[in-house]
Amino acid sequence: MKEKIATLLQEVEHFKAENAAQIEEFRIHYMGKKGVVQALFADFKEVAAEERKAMGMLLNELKNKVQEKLDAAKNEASASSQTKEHQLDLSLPAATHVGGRHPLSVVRNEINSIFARIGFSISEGPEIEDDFHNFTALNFPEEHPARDMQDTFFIRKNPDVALRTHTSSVQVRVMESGKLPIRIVAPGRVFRNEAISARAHCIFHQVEGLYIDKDVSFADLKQTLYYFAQELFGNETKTRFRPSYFPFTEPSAEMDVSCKICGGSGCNICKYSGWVEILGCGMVDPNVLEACGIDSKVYTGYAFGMGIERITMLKYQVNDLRLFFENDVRFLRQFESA
Ligand code: 2NM
Repeated sequence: MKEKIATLLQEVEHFKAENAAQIEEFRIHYMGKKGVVQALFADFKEVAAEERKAMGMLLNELKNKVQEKLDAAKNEASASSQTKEHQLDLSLPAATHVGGRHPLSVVRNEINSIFARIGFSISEGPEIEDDFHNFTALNFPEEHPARDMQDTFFIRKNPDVALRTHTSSVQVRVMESGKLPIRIVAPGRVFRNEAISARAHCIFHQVEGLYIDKDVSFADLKQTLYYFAQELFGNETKTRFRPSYFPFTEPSAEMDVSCKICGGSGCNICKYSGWVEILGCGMVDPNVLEACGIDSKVYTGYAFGMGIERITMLKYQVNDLRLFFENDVRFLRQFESA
């Protein structure tokens, strides 16, 4: 029996499989139920007591060797079953095209960071709002056209559940929280029921700002927005304020910046006026402060709001709003270094 096992060990040692079938044949021959190893274990019962230990070790050695061979052969087979095309070439250079940020994100981040430098923090809130936060608290009269189905997306036709039409709703929530003073910007997506064209879309992006404290004045508002325009469009930029109207501010204004494209001499971007409107602003109406639980005899504040699409179009001379939502890579790739 000793010699038999020694011969088998040699045999196993020299075994080489060409394919999976041969590996399986080898496995069955040695390790199968009626295989060589099983048969030897049966013979082992007959071995004399003084030889049992040595014989047992030898038998185990054979069994282990067979298993080793099988594992090695299987590993080799699975590695070589990958054809040349399927093998990874780890020496190839890594992907060189990593993509970039969407232009609206680039501009939003820039706006946020300009205000962050003068102490404004970022607030966010829900895109689905109730009537109070989107309209009533903001001093919209009951019959205001913005409350109409034509202008606002209501959810399940419920007049109290709608997609926010501006991020002022976020600012109402911050005012309600009762912590003063307030100095925040609220960037986010807003929704208005409009026909889609080169100049309008039913989804767009806003950044609105709010500053509430004792003795906040219109002069503070003007200086803050002047600083903002200089940072965003460069030090040559001039600003002007024109009177306007919003339900939530009184007085209200719109701010124009000198046209960056023509430097003020007139072009089709500024419609030959030398000025382009970039935002609306004003002193927060006392009605709004009171609706949000702030004492309007003690506190005053200013607010402003701007559309990110509009500012991005001006900054990068994009002439069709729809480009921002189509995600055509030929358009997006132009902003990759921005
Ligand atoms: C604008 C223009 C003027 C505004 C007002 C408020 C709030 F919540 F404080 F009342 N937030 N944003 C505001 C003021 C927005 O967008 C053109």
